[in-house]
Amino acid sequence: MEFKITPIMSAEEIIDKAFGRASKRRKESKDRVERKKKTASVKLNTVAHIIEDTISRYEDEFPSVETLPKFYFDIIDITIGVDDLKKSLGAINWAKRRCKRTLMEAARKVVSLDEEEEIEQVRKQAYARTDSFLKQVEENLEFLKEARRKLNSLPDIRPEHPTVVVAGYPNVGKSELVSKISSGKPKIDVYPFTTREVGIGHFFLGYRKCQLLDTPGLLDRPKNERNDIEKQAVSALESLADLIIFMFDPTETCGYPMKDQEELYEEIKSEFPDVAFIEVENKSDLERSDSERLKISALEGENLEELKEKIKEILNKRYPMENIKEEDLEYIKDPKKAPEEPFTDFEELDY
Ligand SMILES: Nc1nc2c(ncn2[C@@H]2O[C@H](COP(=O)(O)OP(=O)(O)O)[C@@H](O)[C@H]2O)c(=O)[nH]1
Ligand SMILES: [Mg+2]
Repeated sequence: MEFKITPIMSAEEIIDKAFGRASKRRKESKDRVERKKKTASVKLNTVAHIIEDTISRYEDEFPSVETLPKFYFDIIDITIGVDDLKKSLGAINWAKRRCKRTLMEAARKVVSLDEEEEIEQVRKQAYARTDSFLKQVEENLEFLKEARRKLNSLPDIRPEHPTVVVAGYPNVGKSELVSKISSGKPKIDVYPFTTREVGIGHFFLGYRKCQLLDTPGLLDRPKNERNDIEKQAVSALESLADLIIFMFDPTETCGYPMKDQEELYEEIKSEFPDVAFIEVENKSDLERSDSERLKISALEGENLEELKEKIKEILNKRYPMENIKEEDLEYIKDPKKAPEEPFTDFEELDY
């Protein structure tokens, strides 16, 4: 996820910048009063423009949540709160319009005055009101400052990429699998909704870049153990995941009996009705059950090619080549990473 928002200034900083720039502006005229008028007017206009430009930039740079893919909407709601974000953006827009109107009116007024004192008074009054409007949205600017920090540090998860999520109880071998079947070292990142580190790996399916997520704290325990934020995060995953690899550990060396693991599987399956599932049993190097499930050893690499085949088959069905958009094709940006032929092989490439 990439949001590029420029640093947000505090109310004080915006005021200092606008008034500071305006203080350097002067207009010349032989006539003393004329000079006062023109100078006051250009100062007021300068303040108005700086405030308008600054605040408009913030308004443009924050994503408009209504048009975002559901995954981003959910993540923004979890991390910063959609309603609070809208409220703060609304507030700075209000301040911008009030400042502009006040300053423009004053700029028009000063040129119609003939008393030096009066000109100064009108200018100062407009400055004072501007200062007060901006101070009234001080907290909103602070909120946006924090929101920017959070948005800019979100992990780079893209809803437009085909997405595989690995689920299963702790210690069954999920992280091991992610590191084996995706780009060498999965990028370890911190999600806003879990304090635990998350692995994001990538692989290429033909020309298309796919992401593989390990989501500790979310799909590794029963629903009733999740807190509210985790529940919301699971709902965000719903719009993201195309395929869930559910990993069992029949050796039970993970510390969870198979009965519990089966229950977790059923629960997660019912939570993700539109998502494809692959069931795998890991640690086949230690012990294998007599179930029909695919047996793998993430540690020793056993049957990982078969698993990749299954992933490829499911994703290819969900993402037919005909529907591919140019912007999905990462190799266009970096031709070195392009596999020889599209969709002929399950490529693992370092990213
Ligand atoms: N014997 C064996 N151990 C494994 C296998 N896969 C993972 N492990 C071990 O199981 C433990 C938990 O693995 P990890 O990937 O951290 O599990 P996660 O909590 O599900 O992410 C680690 O000590 C791994 O080395 C496997 O296929 N065979
Ligand atoms: Mg793990």
